[in-house]
Amino acid sequence: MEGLSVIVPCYNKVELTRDCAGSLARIRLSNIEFIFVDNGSTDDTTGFLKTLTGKFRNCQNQENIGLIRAFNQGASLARYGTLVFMHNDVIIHDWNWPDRIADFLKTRDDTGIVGLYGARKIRRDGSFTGRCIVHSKLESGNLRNDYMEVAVVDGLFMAMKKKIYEEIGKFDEGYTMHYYDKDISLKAYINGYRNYVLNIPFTHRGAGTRSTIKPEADTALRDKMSNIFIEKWKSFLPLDVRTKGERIKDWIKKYV
Ligand SMILES: [Mn+2]
Repeated sequence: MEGLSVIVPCYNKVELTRDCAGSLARIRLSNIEFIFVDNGSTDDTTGFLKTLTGKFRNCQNQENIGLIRAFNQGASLARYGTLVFMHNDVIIHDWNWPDRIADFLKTRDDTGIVGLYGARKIRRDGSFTGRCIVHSKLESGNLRNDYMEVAVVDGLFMAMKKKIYEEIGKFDEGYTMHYYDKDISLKAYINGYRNYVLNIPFTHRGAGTRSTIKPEADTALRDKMSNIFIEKWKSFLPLDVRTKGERIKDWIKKYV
């Protein structure tokens, strides 16, 4: 099996990072590494990361450079050919997930990005519509198959070949947060690849990777990021990978 480099940025919220590292430590694979990028945490995160050994690697930033730059930084340190970008507030309940990801990437060579959550349609304004796919132990998912094609993969978990990550131009650091996942999904798509969600149960504990920005400031930032995204993708969107049957079903659900 080709090896995996798992990149997990963190900024404070040490209890989430501890649980995340604990769940990754149960993976019994030899060719895997976990790169934690500490974005200048001020709590016990830095101390905790120093206690990790073996397959864990630690990258220490003096200040918070944000999630997106931390992802690219982690990727530049990766030793293996498959990159997994993951939030520190995600727990995957199937410890065999690295094999499933690696097998999927091997068997479907049209794959751009593989995730755990995504949407079949993205509108011109960047919002999702149609069937949103989610699968976790807490929320009952609507994904019935082993995998499904999506237009965009959510940034809570994104796996891709390093070769493709480099070919499509990495994460766009023009965004400071939000939209980076939709952006890279679309970049994979326009380069001829397809994006997928696998049916692997997980829990996303929410907002742990984000910094401590107040809600009103976050809304302003989201609007700014949204404008960058729309400007960049307006001539290409919407992107809809639903079947004709699904589109009709969704339409009926909405209007009848
Ligand atoms: Mn998160």
